[in-house]
Amino acid sequence: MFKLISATPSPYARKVRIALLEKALPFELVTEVPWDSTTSTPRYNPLEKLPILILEDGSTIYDSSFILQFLELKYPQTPLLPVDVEGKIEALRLEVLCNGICDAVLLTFFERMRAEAAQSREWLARQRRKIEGGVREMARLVADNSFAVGREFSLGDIAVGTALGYLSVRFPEFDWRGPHPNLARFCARIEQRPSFALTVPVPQTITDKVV
Ligand SMILES: N[C@@H](CCC(=O)N[C@@H](CS)C(=O)NCC(=O)O)C(=O)O
Repeated sequence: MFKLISATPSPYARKVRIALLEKALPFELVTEVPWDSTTSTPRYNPLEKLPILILEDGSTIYDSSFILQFLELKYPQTPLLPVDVEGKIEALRLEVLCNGICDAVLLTFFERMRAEAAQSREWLARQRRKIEGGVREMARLVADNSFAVGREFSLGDIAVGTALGYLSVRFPEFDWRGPHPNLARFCARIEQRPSFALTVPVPQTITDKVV
């Protein structure tokens, strides 16, 4: 059975959890705080980031996008990429965009953990611009469609749903629902899907000083 090193708020880990659930692949969930000194992530990933998928032979796959590609190649049943090439490209485009939004939210979260006087307004404004631009582009791409790409659930829905869920938990004061009611409708719908309902992001307490 797979082992997945995950964190409760992580949108990257949530993408993998959702993919494993959608593909009905059993896995043991190991929940960690990657910033704490007790984390096992450096043992499995020199970049010290989760999610990390540990295979039965002990080898590891890390970076959420690579894990999803690995799962798609090894377990093509219940495909999470559209069958047509154009659909595949659009789903991957959304994943890149949503990863970038999550990266900017994460950098914002860390900047805000510094003492107030040490925080860079310019850096925070730069990240906010990326988040705003990224969400605007996400809203344009998703439009009023039932699914993010084509007519079936795909990686596009996983990417959009997990990025919006992460915004809600890590950046709750950032209002994306008002300017983008189509995304609010999308999010309400996708969060009812069992794989999403089972993986709702939860904030974590970081006990070590990391910045
Ligand atoms: N590109 C990576 C990003 C993963 C990532 O940033 N994970 C965070 C948790 S949400 C982490 O483990 N950070 C620890 C660190 O940067 O040292 C992916 O998609 O897996």
